[in-house]
Amino acid sequence: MTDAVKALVAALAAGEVEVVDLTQPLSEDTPILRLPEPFANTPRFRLRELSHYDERGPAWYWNAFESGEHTGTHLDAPIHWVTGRQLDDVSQIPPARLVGPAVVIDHSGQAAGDPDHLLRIQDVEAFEAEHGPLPDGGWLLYRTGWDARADDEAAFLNATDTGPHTPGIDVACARWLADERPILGIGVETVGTDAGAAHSFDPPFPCHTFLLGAGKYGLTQLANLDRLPPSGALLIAAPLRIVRGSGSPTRVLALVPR
Ligand code: 23J
Ligand code: MN
Repeated sequence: MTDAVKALVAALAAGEVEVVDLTQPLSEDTPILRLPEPFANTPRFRLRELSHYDERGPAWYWNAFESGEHTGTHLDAPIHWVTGRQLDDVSQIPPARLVGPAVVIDHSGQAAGDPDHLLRIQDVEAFEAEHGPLPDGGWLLYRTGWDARADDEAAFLNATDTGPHTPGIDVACARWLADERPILGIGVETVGTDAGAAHSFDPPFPCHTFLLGAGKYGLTQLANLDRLPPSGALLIAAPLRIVRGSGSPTRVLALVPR
């Protein structure tokens, strides 16, 4: 039997496999979701210095941090939504489900022309006709070009007097991905898995409602999806194992054949 891990180590050493970081940097400037009154909002990421090679710790530098679970590049666990309230918290997700194949549907052209652009079932079916079925135990990554706005919170959230306008997935497609496709979940470049206007959909926030209710996951605020092939990448998502956590900031890496 071939040793698959040995083969991967050799491929990495030979430069035949590239490691692409899909994670946005996490700082006080990381854009955060803004919900309207009367809903609670999430705190920004914040560092509090404990010592910096000084009298508080002469040979060491370290910080404490505060962060919402859903700040920056992060994973939504099923328990995050009321439809998944009996399902896994982020500490209970089986580790084998944090490693899996990923496909990328690129609608950056459409989203550039319409910030409220929505992915539909027929778009995914057209992708499958060209690239094969969505992967069993893998991720659907939805590229919209929104990562180019990630260092400008106003542009990233793109809110007007009618609320936020960012691309997403329509209600029928969210239900279909949850019920009819064997994926682990969906990954997006925007602040949440749902479209900016999804507060007004029926039901509201359909990606959260259907995918988390089906025991699937969300990944948000991804970067560098333009460096991934439509299929053939392997994704590793590593959320903190927060007991009772509804999600966590997550390091997301992709292994890509060169
Ligand atoms: C809470 C309420 C609504 C939304 C969200 C959280 C998220 O997008 C999230 O990060 O899970 S839309
Ligand atoms: Mn979230």
